[in-house]
Amino acid sequence: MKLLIAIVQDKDANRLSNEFIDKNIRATRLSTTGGFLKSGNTTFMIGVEEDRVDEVLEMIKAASHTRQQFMTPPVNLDAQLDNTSSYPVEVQVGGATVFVMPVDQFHQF
Ligand code: 2BA
Repeated sequence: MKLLIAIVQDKDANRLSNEFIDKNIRATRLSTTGGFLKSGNTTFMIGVEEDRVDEVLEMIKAASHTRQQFMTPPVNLDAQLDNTSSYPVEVQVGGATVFVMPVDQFHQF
C-alpha cells in the first residue's frame, strides 16, 4: 500500500473529490494553507494499493490546473522611504504537488 499526499488548489478540489468517490478511491480531505502565498489550498491523503497509484496520479493530474496568482511581498519597514512600496508579484501555482510514500502498516479498528 502507498500513501499519496496531494496538495491541490481549492478550485480543483471538489471535482477531484467527486472523481475519487466515482472510482472508489478512499481519501481524506484537509483544508491547508500554502507556506508561501499564505492562502488556502486543499490536501488529500489517499491510501491506495500499489497497482492503483498510477491511476490516482492520472486523476490528480487531469483535475489540477496551473494558474497565475498575485502576492504582495511584505513591506520592509527598515528600508529607505523610496524602497518601501511593495508591488504585487505574479506567481505560478500548481497543478498539483504530490508525495508518494510507503505504508508499513494499515489498520482500521
Ligand atoms: P505555497 O507555499 O503558497 O506556494 C504557492 C506557489 O508559490 C508555488 O506553487 C510556487 O510557484 C511559488 N513559491 C513557493 N515558494 C516559493 C519561493 N520560496 N519563492 C518563489 N516562489 C515560491 P507550487 O509549487 O505549485 O505549490 C503549491 C502549493 O503546494 C504550495 O503553496 C504549498 O502549499 C505546496 N507545496 C509545494 N511544494 C511543497 C513542498 N516541497 N513541501 C510541502 N508543500 C509543498
